[in-house]
Amino acid sequence: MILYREADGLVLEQGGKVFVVEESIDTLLGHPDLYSFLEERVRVGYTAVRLDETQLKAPLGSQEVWAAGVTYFRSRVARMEESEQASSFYDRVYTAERPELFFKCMPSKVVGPNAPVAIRSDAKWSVPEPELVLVIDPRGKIIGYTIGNDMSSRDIEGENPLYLPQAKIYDRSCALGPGILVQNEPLPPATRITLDVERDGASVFSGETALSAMKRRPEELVEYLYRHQTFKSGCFLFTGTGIVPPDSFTLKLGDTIRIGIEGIGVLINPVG
Ligand code: DO4
Ligand code: MG
Repeated sequence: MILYREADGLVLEQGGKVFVVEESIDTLLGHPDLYSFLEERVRVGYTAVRLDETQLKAPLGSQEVWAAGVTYFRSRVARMEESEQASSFYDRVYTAERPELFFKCMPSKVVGPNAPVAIRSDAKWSVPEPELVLVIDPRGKIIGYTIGNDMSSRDIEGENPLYLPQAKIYDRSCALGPGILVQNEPLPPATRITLDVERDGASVFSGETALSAMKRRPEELVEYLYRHQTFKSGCFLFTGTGIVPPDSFTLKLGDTIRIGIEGIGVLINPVG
């Protein structure tokens, strides 16, 4: 089942039907068994409606957004190439027991489907990072999955690792959606992640990876994130990128970014 957020509230798609959900994302994430709760509500209470895919909002409430980095070999290589003097940091964190986890943003910096993501005005080398995003409840249980774009300024990040927050956090630097796949089971390792960037009607980059290429387990990332931290309404955790365009590539205004993850959908955002 997939939860979507529209301008006036949540809807749930299940078995080809769409239902109005009366609760908020914050309330739902507090539920001890969200999947069973939603199944029961569909059976006895919710009203069927039509999904308006043009009006979707980012499917989050008041949750903080966090991110893991260097969880795929491709990301390790890209990071080592972009940062001459700090390349060993990335090599070490790829194999270290403790993963790289960083704060990405508060909900105010997140855009939803079809809304423009931004390139920093003082960056010269910007890329989308297509990532599986874990939706986690306050107890640290993964209750679902969505798609994320961890927009990044590679020149700023590469100049000095201490600039990471500036490379990663700025207005409209994060996209989430189109909806949350609510399920208790993990996604199959063969699940494909794809990235396509279109410019002036033609493809300028296409790439793909699979979840099996991720070096860390989702539960391992969550366990580290929830060490000595409380998330009253749960949180969203990006799991890292396994697709990095070649070094000659930078995003431009007017590009369209499409990120697909099997079983969840496609997140589309223009750059604007
Ligand atoms: O340390 C840099 C961030 C890496 C990242 O965001 C990723 O691997 O997805
Ligand atoms: Mg990333």
